[in-house]
Amino acid sequence: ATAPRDLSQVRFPEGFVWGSATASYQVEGAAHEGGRGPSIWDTFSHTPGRTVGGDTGDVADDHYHRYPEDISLMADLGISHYRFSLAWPRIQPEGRGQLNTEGVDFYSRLVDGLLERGIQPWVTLYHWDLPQPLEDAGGWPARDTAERFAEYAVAIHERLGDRIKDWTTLNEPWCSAFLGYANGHHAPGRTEGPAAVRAAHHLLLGHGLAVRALRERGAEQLGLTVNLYPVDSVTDSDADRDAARRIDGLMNRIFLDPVLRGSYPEDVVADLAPVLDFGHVRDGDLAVVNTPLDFLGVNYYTRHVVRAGTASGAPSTWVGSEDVEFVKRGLPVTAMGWEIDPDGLYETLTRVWREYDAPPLYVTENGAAFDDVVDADGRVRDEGRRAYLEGHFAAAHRALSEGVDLRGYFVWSLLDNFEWAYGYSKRFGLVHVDYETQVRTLKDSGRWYAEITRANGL
Ligand code: PNW
Repeated sequence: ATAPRDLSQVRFPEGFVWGSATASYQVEGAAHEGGRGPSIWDTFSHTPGRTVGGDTGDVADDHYHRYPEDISLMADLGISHYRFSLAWPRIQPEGRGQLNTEGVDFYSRLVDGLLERGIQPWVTLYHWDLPQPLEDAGGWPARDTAERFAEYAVAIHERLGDRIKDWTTLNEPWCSAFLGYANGHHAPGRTEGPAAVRAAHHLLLGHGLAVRALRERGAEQLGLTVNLYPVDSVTDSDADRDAARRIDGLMNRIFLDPVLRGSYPEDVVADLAPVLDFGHVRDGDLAVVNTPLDFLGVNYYTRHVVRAGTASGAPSTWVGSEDVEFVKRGLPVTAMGWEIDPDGLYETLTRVWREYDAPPLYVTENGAAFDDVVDADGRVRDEGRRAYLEGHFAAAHRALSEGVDLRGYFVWSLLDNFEWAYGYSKRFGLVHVDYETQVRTLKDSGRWYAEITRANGL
């Protein structure tokens, strides 16, 4: 456990990046404007029963129109970097071929607006909004999607590469593959375990192809963002420890090993053997996936604690390991029901650093949903979020002080936004959004974060 520390001693290295993050489908809205084509999230959210309240990203935070105001909010927060994603269907409505000029122009204006205020754009090429035509052609389980992704990466780099230094290929391929294709909680909502494992590979292949192509074109900083969780077993029994090994394999190592070592973990391949062979992995693929990176983005929210159990029969994220049960320890939780566990961030960062030959790390997402309300006096007193962030900043600092090369931290999220299957029912923002009026209100946590970014410490 973390020893109580004098938090006033927590100072970050000079040049440490303080940022905040969003994603295109979660904030932009304007789903039918500017020549944008449909994505799998439009289709999914418009399918009855898929999202809480039937919420969709049609309007979201209307960031597509309100981005100048949002840039001002970023300036108020004092962030040096803004992490956002490009909507592939705004840029290539068909997922291939001709670029949609209006879409490119939107991002061009956004980037210029950021740079004018001294905020560096930190671009993610893919945060889950696959052009629907590509899903219709097979989606990520189809190898062709990887090739299309690399083409899209080159095409947009051609237009924006002069002004953007930092490029992230994918956000959380685990979610795209396993929530999208195994348990179906995310778009496209398919429940085909083996297809999810193929999707994971093609996401990584697309990542590697894009990194190679952008590197050749002179892109400065190239990386990948993964969501990692420490996975603990409830007891020391062989069965429970094996359950933890399997989930760690399917959650963390199935991405970290190919990207940072050039091979899939042997135990994961063996666990999956009853469900699929790895025949979709062609000679040479892993060398592409293993292309050196300039940074690795880590998204951290909570820890998984598991034990050996019995399969429920419901479609599961855990392909081939459906029998593993997830346990709550009774720690305080956020509005997502996720246990608050800052030590897990420290463990995650130090683990990646010790076990892998990793490039510099960034926390590209960390934050919390709480049931915020705007008081009569116009304040959002989100002490829970402030405390959550403070604990996690301290945990990151502890990893730093033990030699982990952590270069920056992006709070999820700048704004309350469309929280995927939870729609607008979960609020992660440093800024409150009234979805009736689109009025933005800086929360207490946002005011506090502005002090952190200014002081470069707690
Ligand atoms: C991440 N899970 O999503 C995403 O990168 C964000 O877009 C999202 O808003 C944020 O975390 C908060 O949820 C996740 O079920 C969604 O394990 C679901 C899971 C993990 C991450």
